[in-house]
Amino acid sequence: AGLAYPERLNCVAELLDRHITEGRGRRTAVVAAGLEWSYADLAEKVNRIANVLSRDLGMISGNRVLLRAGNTPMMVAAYLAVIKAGGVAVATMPMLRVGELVYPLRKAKIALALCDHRLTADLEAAGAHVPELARIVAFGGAESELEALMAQPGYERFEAADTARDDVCLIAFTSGTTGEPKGTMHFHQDMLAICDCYGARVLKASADDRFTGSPPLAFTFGLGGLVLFPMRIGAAMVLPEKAGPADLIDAIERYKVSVVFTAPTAYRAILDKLDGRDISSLRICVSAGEALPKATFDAWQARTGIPLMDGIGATEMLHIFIGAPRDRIRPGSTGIPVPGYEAKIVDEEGRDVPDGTPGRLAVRGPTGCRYLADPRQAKYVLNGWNITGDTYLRDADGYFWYQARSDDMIISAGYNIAGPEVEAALLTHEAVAECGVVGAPCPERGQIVKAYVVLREGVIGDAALVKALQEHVKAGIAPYKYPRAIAFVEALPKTATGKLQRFALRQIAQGES
Ligand code: 3UK
Repeated sequence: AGLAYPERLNCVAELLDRHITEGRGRRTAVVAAGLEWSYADLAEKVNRIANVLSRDLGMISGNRVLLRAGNTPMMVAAYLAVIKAGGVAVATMPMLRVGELVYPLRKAKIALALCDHRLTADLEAAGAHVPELARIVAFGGAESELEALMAQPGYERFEAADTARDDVCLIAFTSGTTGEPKGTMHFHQDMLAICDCYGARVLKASADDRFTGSPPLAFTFGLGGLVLFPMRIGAAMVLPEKAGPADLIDAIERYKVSVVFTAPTAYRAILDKLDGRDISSLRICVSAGEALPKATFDAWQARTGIPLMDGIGATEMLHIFIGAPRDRIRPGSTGIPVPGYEAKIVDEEGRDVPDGTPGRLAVRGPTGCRYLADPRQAKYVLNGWNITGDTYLRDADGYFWYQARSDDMIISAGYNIAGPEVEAALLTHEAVAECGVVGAPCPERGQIVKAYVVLREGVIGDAALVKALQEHVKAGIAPYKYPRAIAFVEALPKTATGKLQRFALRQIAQGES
């Protein structure tokens, strides 16, 4: 996409300081409950924290700093400050508990952490197992240590560290659906590249847009959608304290939000709660993290008039690499490669397969996978192509259609069945709120298709409904794909980033057979 960044580059100078020097300091940058920061306000917070990091906490260029907080304005400032001072931000999801914090602390060899004052207990407990962690500094409270240090005179200015465009500035951990999480390293130039590819060429938001969404800022989906994309164009981010469907509707209504980033599940949940609410300020809605079923696209468009923009991204790729601009969407398809990226479908040996044939998705572009000291690198990147672990097919028009995670394909009596396709068919039935479809062991067929279904409020799951759902699937897709077993459950297992944990469902199915 013709990206050429100068060899010396600090992405925060581009994303933030540029707005001040070019006269946009008074524009709104951050909105949260009872708070509004202009770009100048944000820049000053960032400078003060950067001074604390380098003058009081001994951080030098290249040091890694762990961040632990929800989606708060101070989390945004801390992130930017670490990077501006030449450090490497290692953000963690606020919901992680002691046991889950030890791994990233050790793996990234963390000596210094900045932590929301309400979340220090688990980090301190985890730190007891990690002798290298020398210092935890709390922020966000009236009496917090970081704010006290920030108030020192002369701290309002800070010159961005002289970093290279390919210096690492972020280590993002994958949510680890299987095995230990992997740390993915990203460069200063990557923060800009996702804005200049996906942001500029697909999303096409403007400086007057207001962004919000539910993904945690420690998840690159949230970092890009809620912080980097708006900042690149001088727009505002709205950060709701909680990010359930009701909180998102509140934020959209109250702050006239126009751009939303969230997952398909959340769009379905929002639809159930829209009665009497005014979300007419919305104009751009991005869905990522999981496949967007056509039924959800149709329901959202019917209700709001807005075509949901599906896009596949990955922590390894930093952000979305396949997704169509608003005027080129094909409902049910993830879309076309984002300008700057190439994508293709290959077989097990890495050879191209013909259009229309399912195979492994391979992608390359300005961002890509660099695992932190992890032998799994060699499995993810083959001959320069990132193998995301998804099974896709490309049609003759170059559109990409999601099938399943490659290791989630169900093989039943010799048929390959993609669980998400069965889920999409089930979701078109009015009784179904959420569902997950996996293979359950079966002596005759190897596996059978088993569906775990969360019903809508007030619906009773009985044998008649099982039969009705099975018939519904058979009427919608090839009959051999229907779920031979259906279990009604209260909730589905989800990762910290809100993704369905199919491997956990598989384990349940294993135990039940
Ligand atoms: C799946 C999708 C179908 C797919 C992410 C946007 O999800 C993100 O990153 P993760 O590392 O997971 C990556 C995997 O999630 N996936 C994501 N989006 C879609 N499957 N359709 C989609 N639209 O299996 C992929 O390999 O948690 C998403 C931006 C940044 C991200 N990190």
